[in-house]
Amino acid sequence: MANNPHTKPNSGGPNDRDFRTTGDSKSENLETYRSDAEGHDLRTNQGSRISDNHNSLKGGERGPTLMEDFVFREKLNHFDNERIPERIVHARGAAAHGYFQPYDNAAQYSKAGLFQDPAKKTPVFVRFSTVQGARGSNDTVRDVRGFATKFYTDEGNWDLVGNNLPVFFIQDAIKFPDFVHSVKPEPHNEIPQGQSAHDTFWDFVSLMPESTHMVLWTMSDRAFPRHFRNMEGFGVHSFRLIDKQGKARFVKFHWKPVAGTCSLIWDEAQKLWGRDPDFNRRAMWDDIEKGDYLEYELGIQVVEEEDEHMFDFDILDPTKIIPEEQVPVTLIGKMVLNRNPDNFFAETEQVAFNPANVVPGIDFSNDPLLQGRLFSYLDTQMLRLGGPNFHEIPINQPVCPFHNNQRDSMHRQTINKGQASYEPNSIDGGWPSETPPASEDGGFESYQERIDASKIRARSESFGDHYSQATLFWNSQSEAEKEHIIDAYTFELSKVGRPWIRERVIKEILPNIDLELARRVGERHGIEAPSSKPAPAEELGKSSLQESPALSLMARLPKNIRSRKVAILMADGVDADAVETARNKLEAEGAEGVLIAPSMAPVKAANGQSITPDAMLNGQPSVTLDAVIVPGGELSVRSLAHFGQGLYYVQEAYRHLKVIAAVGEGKSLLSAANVPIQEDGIVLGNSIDDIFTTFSEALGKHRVWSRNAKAAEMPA
Ligand code: HDE
Repeated sequence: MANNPHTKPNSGGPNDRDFRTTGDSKSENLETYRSDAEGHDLRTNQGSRISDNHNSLKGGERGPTLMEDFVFREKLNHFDNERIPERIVHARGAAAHGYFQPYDNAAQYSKAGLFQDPAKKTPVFVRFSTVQGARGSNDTVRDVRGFATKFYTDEGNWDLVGNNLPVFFIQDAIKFPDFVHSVKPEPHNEIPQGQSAHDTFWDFVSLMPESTHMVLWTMSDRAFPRHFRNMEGFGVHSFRLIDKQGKARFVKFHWKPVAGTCSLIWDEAQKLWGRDPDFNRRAMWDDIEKGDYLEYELGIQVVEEEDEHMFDFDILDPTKIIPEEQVPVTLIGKMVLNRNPDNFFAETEQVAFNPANVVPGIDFSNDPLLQGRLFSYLDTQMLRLGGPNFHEIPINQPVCPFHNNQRDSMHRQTINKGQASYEPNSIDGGWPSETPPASEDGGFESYQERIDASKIRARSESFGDHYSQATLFWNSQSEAEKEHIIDAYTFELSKVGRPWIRERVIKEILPNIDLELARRVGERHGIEAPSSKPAPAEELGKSSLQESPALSLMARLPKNIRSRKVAILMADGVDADAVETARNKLEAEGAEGVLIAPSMAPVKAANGQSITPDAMLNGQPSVTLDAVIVPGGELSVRSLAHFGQGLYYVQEAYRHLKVIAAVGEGKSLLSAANVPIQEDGIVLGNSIDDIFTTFSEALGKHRVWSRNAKAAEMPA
């Protein structure tokens, strides 16, 4: 029990202030609670050794089970109560441990301890999630991804509970239950799971123009990231950082993925629901196990207090971004996720994030959505985690000592010594005692913002522009991204049964973003969109920027092929040298070649060598990988071409804009599958050496965007 903060020899005394942690301190702290059964007897929870774990106690071999069987009762009783309520939103998630390390420019913005020393690593636990679906739903649904980070700092936990999209659907927290009720599976039949493509969602958002900007983001490919390592993260709200002099500045937090941004294709994402519902969580788990860690840089956009009103939007309005062209993102540190949890329930399920968990040097703004969140998280966690002691659950404990006069309630673990559970006291030496605010190691002090106002239930007029940033986002997308957005609205509305809801979206919402967008979606629904913007001028607003290149996913494409997974297709008769060279060259660039054959039986190569496949064609279909290489070997190619799944493999890869390389006879598999061979992104040659550089460059661009229009013709 040496590392339990409650049992530290000096805890509760002045030495606590000298407490310093390391980048591994959370792991050390969790070590106290880890349990390894190796070499141990099977016992009941009361410690009694169990002699028979296969048969319940009965009155005779064929007789009734006896009440007296405490071994049986304890086991069933515990099992019956294994589940806790899932999160009302963000129920499905996956998490990893890691550390954060600041750059040397961070300390000037905030006095928070974690930003002071570039050599200092602060442990973190990050949970990625989808919002709508249940805990057992699919990873690759069209949805917002949660990006919640718990920093275990020396001064307590700081939770940056963000999303992968920088804005939100509503402006005031009082609308959150309405919004969530509308997007969740419908109440009468609990359909659909993990999707926004249904009546109640589109009914609500089309009646709430403030949601337009965020809905547009969710109709973009950002709503199904290829990998958690390939998505940005955002704190969404304006927060405050307080420096050592006590000066406050507004900030927006960003996570910039070192691996660049890229997404799946909608058809691919949908197929993954069935092919690999755990696609994102599996990839993160496998990569971390392999030592291929996830990396992000923490960025801030800083707005001086005196500049609060210099924008053509309100920085307290969570439906607005601050365009990066107006306020650049300053990178202030790096986060590396490098360790998988030991136990999903104990860590990922029981972790409790809360935007109200801040440390000195970080503070809130008056964003009305953030203000509501400051109430909601603790409240919901009381229910989900069974009372007010969930901060004692190992994953939620700070790594620094924590003492106060809170006592008792369900599942209390701490054995508080002493008689005085009140402050001030003279019985227990006055401990624990307050810490005055200071520029370093001080107590938390709220930023003293001056407030002089009437109590009022109202929305500030400065929140009134609902469309101009949606137009900005639309204008900033590449042609391929725009086509995907048009497809997305068309698809989603096709699932909406009530015609008046579809009409409302097409006639009253979309034209305010862009008339062409409305016309194109309208055309595919047989609904004529208006020829001018229907919203009143104040709602339309006016963005001083026409375009923001940073808003396109393509602005931050991966720059290399690290972490990419490439299918190498093979059957009996394959060219073994080509297989090996392809695999080695991929590995040399940090990518992985996955050997895929019609079955799991070893393949007999043309040179007689036996090659063991990693997966089968239908076990690891093209949707689970980033590109395809077809090595030569006449017999191999002929048998793949003879096989429906072999043809389908390359057709589907083509459909999903993936780079396909064929070496030697490999070309004939493409021809047999009717995959055009004279095109960008189809790389042909006589050897792997011939094609590899071109292949790698093309894969580095993630998809073959020029194929976007043509790919739809492929029947896969
Ligand atoms: Fe949350 N949100 N939220 N949210 N949220 C929850 O807390 C809530 C919002 C976010 O991996 C809940 O413990 C309100 C914005 C993430 O455990 C709940 C409002 C952003 C997670 C809750 C919002 C988020 C949650 C459900 C509007 C991005 C998952 C379970 C005022 C900045 C954290 C829980 C995890 C979870 C309330 C809006 C991010 C119900 C009331 C905006 C990443 O308390």
